[in-house]
Amino acid sequence: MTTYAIGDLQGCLDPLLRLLDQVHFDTASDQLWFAGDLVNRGPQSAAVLRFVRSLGDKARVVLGNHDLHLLAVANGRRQGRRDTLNDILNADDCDELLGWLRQQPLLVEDAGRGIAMLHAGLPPQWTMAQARQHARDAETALRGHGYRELLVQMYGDEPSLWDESLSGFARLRFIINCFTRLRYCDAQGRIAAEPKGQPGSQPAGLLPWFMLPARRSSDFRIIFGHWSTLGKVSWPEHHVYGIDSGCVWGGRLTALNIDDGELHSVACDEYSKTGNGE
Ligand SMILES: [Mn+2]
Repeated sequence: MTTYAIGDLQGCLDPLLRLLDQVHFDTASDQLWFAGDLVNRGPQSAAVLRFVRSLGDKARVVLGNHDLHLLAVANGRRQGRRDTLNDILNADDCDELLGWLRQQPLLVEDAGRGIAMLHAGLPPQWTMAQARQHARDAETALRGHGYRELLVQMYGDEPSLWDESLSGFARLRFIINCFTRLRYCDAQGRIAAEPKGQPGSQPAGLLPWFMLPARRSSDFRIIFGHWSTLGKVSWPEHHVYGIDSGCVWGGRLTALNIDDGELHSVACDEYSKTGNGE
């Protein structure tokens, strides 16, 4: 039995099928972890959702910002100019697909092996035990009766700094922003919403979240997606893997074998290289 963590699909099913073929994925015994952003920007968002859902307990998924955006759009939020969500929104099984998506977590773990997966990042203040609790709180809210209001209230860049006394939507907004949007923050963990480029390109005073020296979650190996401009997957000195290698931007789709750390990938030459990685 092997577990592979797969990078951001963003509506690209064909590269996934090629990658699963390449690693000889065995549905009877292997597991797949998906690092979020299953949908949007690519041409096959509905097909990706149907495929991943059909894997049942062979697949574990974390929610990304594009997945939450899809839920928000279905709830009345305006689509962006480059969104490619209509194949889902117009599908006969739209409600089933979105109902399934809304049940997915923000954090997946194999605690016994000290491995966790999330879409974007964690602030330096949180231990993995605290991250787990915050994820469960936000997941409960997303699954609960008040989720429509959360899908409206979760947007915005404030608060930018964790404070244990945060409550209500401000607390949930910070938690969701970390799990689904975080890239850079300052030494105190104040989130910088704007920079999206490769490490080294950011304004002075900012660091990738996983490089903060005092980060309290560094005892876990963390797998994340979301950051297609990262430049490489494996950051052993920081105990993290950033597995979004820009599939929908004409880059590659990556699978990380979480048992032996081996990386596999396929080229995604069918997609345009003109995107900007968002
Ligand atoms: Mn993302």
